[in-house]
Amino acid sequence: HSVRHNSSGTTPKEIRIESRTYKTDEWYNTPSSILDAIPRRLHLQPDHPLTITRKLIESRFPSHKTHNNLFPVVTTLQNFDSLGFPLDHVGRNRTDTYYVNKETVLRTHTSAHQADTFRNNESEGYLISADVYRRDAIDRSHYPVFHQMEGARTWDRQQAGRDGKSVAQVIWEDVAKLPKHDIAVEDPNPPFHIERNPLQSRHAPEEAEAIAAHLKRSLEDMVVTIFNTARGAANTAIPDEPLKVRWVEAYFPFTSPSWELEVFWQGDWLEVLGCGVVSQPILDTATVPERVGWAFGIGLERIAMLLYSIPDIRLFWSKDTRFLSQFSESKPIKRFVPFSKYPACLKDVSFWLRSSSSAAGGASSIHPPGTSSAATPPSSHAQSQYSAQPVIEKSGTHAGSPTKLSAATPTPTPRSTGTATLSTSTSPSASIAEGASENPIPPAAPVPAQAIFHENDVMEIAREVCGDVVEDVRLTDEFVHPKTGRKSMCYRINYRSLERTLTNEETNAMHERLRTLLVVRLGVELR
Ligand code: FA5
Ligand code: MG
Repeated sequence: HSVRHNSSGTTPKEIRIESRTYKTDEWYNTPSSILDAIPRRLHLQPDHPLTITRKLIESRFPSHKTHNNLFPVVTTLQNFDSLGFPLDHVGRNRTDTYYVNKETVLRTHTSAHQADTFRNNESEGYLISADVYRRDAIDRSHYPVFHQMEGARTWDRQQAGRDGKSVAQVIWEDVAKLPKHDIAVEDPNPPFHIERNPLQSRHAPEEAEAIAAHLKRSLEDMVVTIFNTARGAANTAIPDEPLKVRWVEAYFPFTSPSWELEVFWQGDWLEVLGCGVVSQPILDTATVPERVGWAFGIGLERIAMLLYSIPDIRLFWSKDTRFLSQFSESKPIKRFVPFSKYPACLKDVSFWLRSSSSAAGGASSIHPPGTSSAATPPSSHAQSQYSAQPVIEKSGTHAGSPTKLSAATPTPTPRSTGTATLSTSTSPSASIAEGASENPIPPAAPVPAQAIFHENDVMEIAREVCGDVVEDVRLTDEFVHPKTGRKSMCYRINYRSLERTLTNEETNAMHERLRTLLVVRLGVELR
């Protein structure tokens, strides 16, 4: 039978999200805890650190039109198709994205609004700040709801022509007007690369170069100004070491060439944004085919955590005045002073996965009823869920690679050749950027994940049982039984409230409930 996802234990026929009603279907997988987050709109709350961060960034793009209240429920057309996501992109899986029904999702990124905003063509530039939703890992820098700001700037080729100039000329004139900064920026990347980061067929090299120069200079200015603002404040959150930033090549289905900007922070390079030259077909769809330009998407929590030294992403959701009272829009930025750290309580849960043969008619939470998991021979995706790579790496298919704020993170490598599918990926997580275009088995239609176990399902059960009392969930052991071929996993749950000490009784009760739900929902066998 189908698996129930919401905490009441049943799938409602329709759901109401604020004033709108949606029919659900077998794709529905959005728990009530996620729906409850929708009205919070943290990026609009007065004196909230995300609001302050948003306004700081906005102040660096004064001519851009801001959109801060776009509704979070979007179509798969907006979130994926309009942006050129291939039908088999991992980001479309129900293991990664919250669906209301087959055609309706909670946006996984602010890029979902690109085509519509370009279509309105209200100004040469825009900024969209919004809550975004992703099924993902649980740790101190990941939360299933976070906030992004999308920015874009375009120029009109025809208008340039009417002014007797090439559009590249016009853009370079605008580059010259940008503020100068004096920090060292590492950028060893060629303006474009024929395989890894290609020039679009409709762009002259000098056009792409001008757009890239304007994009990179604008974003460098934004980052430098923000960090200098914080540094200049008393009791600064920023250590005295000089700011170091660098550009690395990236891949997104909706920009080319593409890059990510990384900031050196406490010994590691931390990814703060993705960006690139807007794919011309998106501007065609938006009925502005004569325009060319750039777009970026930045994580507001990432920037706020750096600015204030906020140690845990759950804190943004806190209603505790010991957190909220530390931030003010009218005062200089100050390092966040953590209130006392309450004790952690670590508990392990070990289980055997269902063997794939026993999956027929089974309790997979991934396949909508009626889609056959057992009947379909395992694809390379399915196999990759079980072999080669630790399954811990299967979380974060939306997020970019450097997702930890403190742990050492590998340097992202150019990813457009051969590293894009889950089965061959060498990066710790396949970004939303990483197209599955190299998938050796192109399906005819969007398909749910081919796997019968995905650790995002473990994460979601932990969230459902514990709410914000789970600090992280990590895979500590996995092995395959040499005789039976069955796979065993061990996850370690860190139970810790940010606001109080948990009692033994309540931690034990949560852990018991978690164990039960793992069996009921995922069909695993506890060890
Ligand atoms: C995107 O979401 C693209 N839409 C960005 C983009 C826009 C590219 C426009 C090109 C043009 P990505 O999944 O890497 O890309 O997320 C963008 C940023 O959001 C990351 O750099 C990071 O700062 C932030 N981010 C991503 N995942 C998380 C997460 N789980 N928690 C906190 N911040 C995150
Ligand atoms: Mg990324």
